[in-house]
Amino acid sequence: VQGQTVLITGGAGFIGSHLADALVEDNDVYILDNLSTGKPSNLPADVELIRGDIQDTDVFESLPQADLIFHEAALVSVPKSVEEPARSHAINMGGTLNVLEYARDVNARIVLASSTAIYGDADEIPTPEAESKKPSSPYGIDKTTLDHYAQVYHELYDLEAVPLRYFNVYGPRQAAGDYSGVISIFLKQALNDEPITVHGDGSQTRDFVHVDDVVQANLKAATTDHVGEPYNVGTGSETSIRELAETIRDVTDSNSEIVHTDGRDGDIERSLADISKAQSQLGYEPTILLSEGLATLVEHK
Ligand code: UD2
Repeated sequence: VQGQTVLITGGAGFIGSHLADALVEDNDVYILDNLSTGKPSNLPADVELIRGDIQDTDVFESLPQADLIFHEAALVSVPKSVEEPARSHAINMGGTLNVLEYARDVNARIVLASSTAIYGDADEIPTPEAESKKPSSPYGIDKTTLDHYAQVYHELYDLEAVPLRYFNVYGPRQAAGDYSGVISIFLKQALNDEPITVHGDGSQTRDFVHVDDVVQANLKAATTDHVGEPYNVGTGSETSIRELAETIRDVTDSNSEIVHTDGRDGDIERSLADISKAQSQLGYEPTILLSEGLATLVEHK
């Protein structure tokens, strides 16, 4: 991707800021972010930050004409969506429609952050894109709709839309609060020698994919001829939460105890990507093993 005007919604956040890093050298990069969780300090120099909310249609009038859009802005927490479904919907669906309408207005290619949450408890593991959708949270319902809208905008308006179904993304700059990803929570607990809190028996599994590999998938989606189709973005390997807790305790040399709390409502049991479609059609190839990704995260703490 070169010489393009690029808009990244949620660009000051975890995934969006890594995209900004990858694109800033060869493109004009604009960030749209309401800074609710994103931070200007995440951003490289030479990008333009527009502070605004995707729910506000007026914001889009002040934007430059983008050639390419990465839509990462969202309320990313599954438990938060369970507590506040209407707010989650307003952001994740209402906001997304505004972004899609803007993409249609300026006729830009758009790569959207979809999610494995759309599969719910999948029947087929590893899960291919053709799996039926059984989202078990408000978050998952809205991402299902986002994913479907992207395909329908392609059919109706010829919009070059590509939804990427992220599995569990981790890496530098992921927040470590109550509602953030399990890896940053466990790392913080382990480094502070606090108890590592495994929800339920810890037999639930996730496919943890490093943010650098997610950036790679986005860049491939930005130039592929296969538009209007969804792709899984994971690694094809599965790790249980119990195993994750033990690995994190080991790599941090921590004395933390691993404790089990109640299972979480709406939690998925097994999550594992079939990435063969992304491999064959996008040329996507995950490059970072979980053990390596964790080791690097600990080194930089
Ligand atoms: C992740 C994404 C979400 C969505 C979803 C799709 C994050 C923050 N969320 O949700 O946006 O794409 O994947 O399925 O990346 N856990 C513990 N102890 C803790 C925290 C979590 O045991 O202190 C467990 C949790 O119950 C779950 C697993 O770890 O079984 C992963 O939880 P998560 O919140 O990191 O991610 P998930 O899969 O709910």
